Amino acid sequence: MLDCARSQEVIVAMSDLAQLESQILAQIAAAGDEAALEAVRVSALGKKGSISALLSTLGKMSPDERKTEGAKINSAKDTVTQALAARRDILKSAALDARLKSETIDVTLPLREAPAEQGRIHPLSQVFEEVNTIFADMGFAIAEGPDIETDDYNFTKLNFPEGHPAREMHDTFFFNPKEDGSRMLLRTHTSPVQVRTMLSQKPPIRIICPGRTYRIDSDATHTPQFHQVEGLVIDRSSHLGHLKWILHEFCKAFFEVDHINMRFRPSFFPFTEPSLEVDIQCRRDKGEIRFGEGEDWLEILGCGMVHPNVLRACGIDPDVYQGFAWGMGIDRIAMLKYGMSDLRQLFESDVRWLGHYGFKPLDLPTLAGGLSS
Ligand code: 2NL
Repeated sequence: MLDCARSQEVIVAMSDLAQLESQILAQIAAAGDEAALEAVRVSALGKKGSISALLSTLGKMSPDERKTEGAKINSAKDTVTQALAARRDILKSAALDARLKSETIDVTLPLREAPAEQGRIHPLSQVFEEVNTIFADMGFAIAEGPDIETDDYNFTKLNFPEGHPAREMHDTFFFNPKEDGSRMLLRTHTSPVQVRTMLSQKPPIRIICPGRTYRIDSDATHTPQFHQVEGLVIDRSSHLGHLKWILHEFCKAFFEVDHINMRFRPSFFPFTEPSLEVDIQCRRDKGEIRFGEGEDWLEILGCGMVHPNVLRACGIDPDVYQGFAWGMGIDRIAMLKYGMSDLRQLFESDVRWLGHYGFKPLDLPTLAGGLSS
């Protein structure tokens, strides 16, 4: 009787087990994603899961019953486990398919530039490099000096007489006088660098001096800070013929043309005698300028033979040595070469302007590969 009641219980348990199994399999089949599937797994095989609960009843059974019931429950567990694994594989590959679909790359889109390629070299820096490259190729050394100078190096040693207009407060940025009465100033040209070179080196001297310069001047064609390159050659027999050849070669290389007509006009600077201003021939055409041909003349630099007073003031004997020098405004030749209309744009730091007029950082100017590309 007792046995009979027990086997009755087991039969009920068996039909429950079959029902439970098909219920769980249905839930597995219905799970729409991996999270839902995991919830089904926990509810069946987790610590408090329905199959785990059945397994825990085995302990109360007789050894024989445990053997048969255990086998059935474990077989249900295996079926569920396999169904879970199979469904997980399907959901995983479905999730991967969906992700691949949503993360497609349009390989026909243009490449986005890397930060190092987006940056641009300012046209003034580019022109400095171009000028340095041309003169370095001719054998010139590049000399630099401080922006803050003495009155002596900026004016006196360059043969500016006392009371010369350029020395006035309204042209030159002076610092407050020191205790001894002397005043420092922001250099008005890069000539003091040449003065320093003549004082510290013996001829022959062949240098160019690029750098920042300052004058109290501010309008459409002048900024209080601007840029110059000056050149200086000192030797026993340097003469105007050498100077003309150097400037002619420079202009052809800089404006990237094979022929250029130049004109030398008499002028005056305190530090040179004779002094000359140099024009190049050009054609203006619908807002564009072509160099080396045409009917117009364009002033690009000043030059001359170094004044004997300057040589003497810098410790060089004018009876043994002579030399020539020139100076030009970098801002002006940059604007001419690259077709910029307003000087002030050079100093506005507008990235849109720089994107248009700037140069790629890795395109360095070389005489072999072209100065500008
Ligand atoms: C111009 C003219 C010039 C010089 C600069 C120079 C320097 C020394 C001695 C003699 Cl140390 N001369 N420099 C000579 C002639 C002209 O510049 O129009 N610059 C923008």
